[in-house]
Amino acid sequence: VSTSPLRIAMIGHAFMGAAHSHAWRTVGRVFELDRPIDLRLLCGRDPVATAASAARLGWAEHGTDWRQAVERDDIDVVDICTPVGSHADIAVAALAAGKHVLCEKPLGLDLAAAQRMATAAERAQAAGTLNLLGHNYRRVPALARLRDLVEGGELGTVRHLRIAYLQDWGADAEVPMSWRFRAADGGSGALADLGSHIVDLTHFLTGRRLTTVSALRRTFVTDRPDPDGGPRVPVDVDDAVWWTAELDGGAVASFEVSRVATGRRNGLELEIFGDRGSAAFDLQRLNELDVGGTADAAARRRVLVTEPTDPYLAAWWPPGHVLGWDHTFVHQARDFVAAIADGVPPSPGFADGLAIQQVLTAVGRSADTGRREVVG
Ligand code: SOE
Repeated sequence: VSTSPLRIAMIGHAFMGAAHSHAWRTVGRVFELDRPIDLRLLCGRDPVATAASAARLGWAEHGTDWRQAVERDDIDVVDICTPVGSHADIAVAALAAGKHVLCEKPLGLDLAAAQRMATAAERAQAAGTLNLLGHNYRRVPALARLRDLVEGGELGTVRHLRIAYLQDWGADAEVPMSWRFRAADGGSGALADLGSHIVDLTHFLTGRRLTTVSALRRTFVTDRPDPDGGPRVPVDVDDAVWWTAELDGGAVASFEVSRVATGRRNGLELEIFGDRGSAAFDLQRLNELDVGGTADAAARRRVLVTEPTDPYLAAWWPPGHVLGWDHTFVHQARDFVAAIADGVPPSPGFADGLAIQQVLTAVGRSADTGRREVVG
């Protein structure tokens, strides 16, 4: 077992890069790790902006060549925080170079890219090199606790669930064009960005996979201002998507994603119904869970999930001293470092990401055909 520093190279330094940097800086100060974390190298396209980010976010070195970064002998982990379109090339090269890879969601631009990544990950894993996909919401203590409740049979057999991820940042038609509105860079719109999260959460919470889907999708804002001042640019991704699904084992679920849900800043909500009880979660109150059984259904209780016995909480503050969104990334970093120390593949891996991508592809197909589609 190595006790030398775990040396990270992070590619990308925008929103997710900042969240991951915070996590890498913090994780060893909160959790007991077997080896210190070295924020060794930050990579970005623009040398001036990358240098500024490296200084602000706490990285020792910076550079503009990710190919060189993933080949370096003094790097152990490659953390991919770039737009979706570049995930596959970076991840496959890093895995081939023997680096453990943490990649932001969704896995790849399309099924082919996801398949390529999953194949590379499987091969690397056989040689002891690990992969993790950044579905951070699995690491909300209340959701990890909910998973335990479901798995422990507390709610009985899950019959149905509803899950929605609603944001509003795209509602204004004057929000400029960016990679998130381009299929070539983002894959799809709200479906890839937010749908990937709620499919992952459904797989995680129920332990079941989606098997069929029936979907509707809309693009309400069909062109956006060119940030460089040119004519308005056509949008080729969705703004919002709705679908219902069957899960293996018999449960049914409904899904909603939107980036044009005016007034909903970052609303991730779900409710899960078993034959013995139900539970509800709202990201805006992420330290809480509503739970109740059939006997006293009217008295579903709001539980504060901040006890030291709750997932991840023993390392933080005394009960009731609530956590936030940023903590989920610290938990993710902790789980990846622990997985590397133990040599045990963490979840969700690229194989799970491929399964999610198969669902998203089937949702897109169903939106096109107007028919219920089988996943895979
Ligand atoms: C933007 O929609 C975004 O940053 C997503 O890309 C993240 O996955 C989500 O956690 C928050 O919103």
